[in-house]
Amino acid sequence: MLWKFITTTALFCTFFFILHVATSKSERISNNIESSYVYVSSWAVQLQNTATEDDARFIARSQGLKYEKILPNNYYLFTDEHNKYLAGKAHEQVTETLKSSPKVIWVQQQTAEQFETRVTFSDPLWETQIHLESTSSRNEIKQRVEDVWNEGYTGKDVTVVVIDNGVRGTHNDLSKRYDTSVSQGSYSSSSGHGTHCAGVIAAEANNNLCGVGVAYQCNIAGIQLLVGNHTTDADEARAFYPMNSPKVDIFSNSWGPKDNGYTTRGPKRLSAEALKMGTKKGRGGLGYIYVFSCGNGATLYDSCAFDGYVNSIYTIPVASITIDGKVTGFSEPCSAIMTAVYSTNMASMFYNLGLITGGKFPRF
Ligand SMILES: [Ca+2]
Repeated sequence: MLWKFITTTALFCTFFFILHVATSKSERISNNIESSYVYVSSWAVQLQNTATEDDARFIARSQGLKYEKILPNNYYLFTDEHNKYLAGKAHEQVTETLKSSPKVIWVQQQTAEQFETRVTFSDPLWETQIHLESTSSRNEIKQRVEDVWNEGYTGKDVTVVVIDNGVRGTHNDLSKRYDTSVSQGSYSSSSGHGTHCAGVIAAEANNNLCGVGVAYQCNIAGIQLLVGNHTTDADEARAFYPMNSPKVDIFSNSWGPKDNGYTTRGPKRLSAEALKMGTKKGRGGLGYIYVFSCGNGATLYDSCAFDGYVNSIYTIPVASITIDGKVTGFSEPCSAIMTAVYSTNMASMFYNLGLITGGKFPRF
C-alpha cells in the first residue's frame, strides 16, 4: 500500500481543544492577570444639565466625599479621600442615597477592573502566527488560542505523539520536551514531515527561535511508522497502542491512504483493535485521543468517506480551512469530519502568515 504523507495540516489547532480534555494540571501564563474586579471607594455621578458645581460639591459632601468634574455633560467623580468607606466593598447605601438626590441622573460605584495583557513571546515568527491570536483583525475566524492559553491550557503535563516518519528530537525548538522514553524509531533525514508536524504542535516558546507551538508546553514524541511506502497492520497497531508507553495522551496522525479518489482503505484487524483498546484503556482508562487529518485529495474529487481511519469512531478527524474561513482546495469532504482548523491558502502565503513548523520557517 502506497502511503501519501498529508501536507502539514491544521491538526495543530485541534490540540488546544483537546488539551481541555487531556490537561491534568494548569499553569497560568506569567504575564496574564486573572480577570475580575474589586470595588473602590469612589462614585461616578452625572447631574442634570441645570446642576452647577456647587450642587456637585453639596451632594458629594453630604456623603463625606470630594467632588471632581471629569467629563462635560455634568459627569463628576466623588471620591472618599478620608477613608470613610471600607475599600473593596460595595457601599449600596451611599449609591442609593446619591441616586435619591433630585439633581442626580446616574450613579455608579467604581470598580477596579483587572485586565489581561496580550501574550507576547520572544520567538521571532510569533507575530506571523495570526491563527493563534485571539484578537487579530486579519483573519475572520477566531480560534482564540490565546484565550485557552490564558486559562492555563498550554499542554503542560500532556504528551503528544506524532505518528509519522519520525521526529528529530534534537531540534532546538523541540529538544527540551522531547520524550525519548515514548518515542520509537529514528528520524528520517530524507523527509522532515514528522518534525514539521511536531513543531506546529510543540515548538518551545520564548526561546528566541522560530515560532510557538499551539501546545508549547506539552511533551512531544515521535513514533516512526511511515518508512518507505508501506506499513503493515501490525506496524500500525504498535503505533496506535504502544505497549510500553502509558504516558501518552494524544496521537497525531497527518497521514492516510492515497488521496487519488478511488483508493478505499482503513485499519485492519490489529490496528482497528489497537484503536479500540487505546480509547478504552489508554491514559489510565480515560482513553487515548487519536487525531487524524481528513486528507488532501479534494482536487482529485477524493472523499474522506473512503478513509477508514477518518471514519473510525475512535478518531477525531480534522479538515482544514483558509485564513478567510473557507474550505481549502485540497481538504476532503465527508460526514466524518468533526472539526476544521487553519491551514494553507494563497492569501496566507502572500502575506507570509500562518503555520510555523519545526525545521522550517513559514510553511503553508
Ligand atoms: Ca520557539
